[in-house]
Amino acid sequence: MTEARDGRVDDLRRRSQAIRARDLRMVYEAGLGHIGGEFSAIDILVTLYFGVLRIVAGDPTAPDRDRFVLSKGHSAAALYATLAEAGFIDPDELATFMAPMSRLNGHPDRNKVPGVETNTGPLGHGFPVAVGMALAARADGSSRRTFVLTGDGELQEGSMWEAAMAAGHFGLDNLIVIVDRNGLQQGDFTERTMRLEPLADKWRAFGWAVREVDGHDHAALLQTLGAVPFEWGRPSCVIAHTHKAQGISFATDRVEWHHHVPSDSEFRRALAELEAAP
Ligand SMILES: Cc1ncc(C[n+]2csc(CCOP(=O)(O)OP(=O)(O)O)c2C)c(N)n1
Ligand SMILES: [Mg+2]
Repeated sequence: MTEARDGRVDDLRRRSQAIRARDLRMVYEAGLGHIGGEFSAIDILVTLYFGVLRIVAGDPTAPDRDRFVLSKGHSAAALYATLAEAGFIDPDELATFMAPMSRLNGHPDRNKVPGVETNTGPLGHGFPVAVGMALAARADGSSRRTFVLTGDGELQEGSMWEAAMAAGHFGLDNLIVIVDRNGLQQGDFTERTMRLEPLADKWRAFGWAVREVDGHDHAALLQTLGAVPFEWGRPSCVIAHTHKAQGISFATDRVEWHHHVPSDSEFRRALAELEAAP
């Protein structure tokens, strides 16, 4: 790997740690949030916003910008912290997360927050909308791409597979889905609740080109997301293997941290770990 590339990966890593620390504080102060699925997704969000997406913070409605849809809308705090880091919103506004009259609600609202492309929160909603966005880009003759991040538990929603089937049928090679494959949903392991495996084979059977990646390895994410479409004439699926609450040793892979709000001492310990991380 070249020095320039190393520098880029270091920059992504630093941004991810800063966003984790910010997200932790937002959830702690608001007394609400979803740290588990936010921390599994942050390295993916950072790689997208700082290495992949063709977007400009100063021009958030440019017609040919790439689109990003956070289908797992409960991870909104991570998206807001990323949008602030990228210059779409004022970092000071993050302190209003979930407060009455704040624009930063528990689920993202495109009518309130610059950079949010569609409202999400009900699982199984964002991905089908993203398929429509990709079809619209094709109808417009635009080269813009649509990226969408889904949960793995979210794949238990029937609308996800209807959308996957449509994208395969229409050969939407301008559409990229990233599955945050952290193995957990709200109350248990995905495989114990409703088996997803063999997950890659399922996407392939629906006409998608599939790659798997370590969702916490910025270099690998950059390489994989930079290589889309994986095949012309097919939509691309990235199965990103992640851990819930990645970055907090005593919370990682623990189901209760799906929406656990840290106590004072947990907050201090977690923050110390994040600040000490290389
Ligand atoms: C239709 C719908 N049902 C239930 C919920 C409540 N809910 C929020 S997150 C979640 C679990 C999601 O699991 P997963 O998609 O794996 O997300 P992650 O592990 O990344 O947090 C549930 C059931 C919801 N938001 N929408
Ligand atoms: Mg999950």
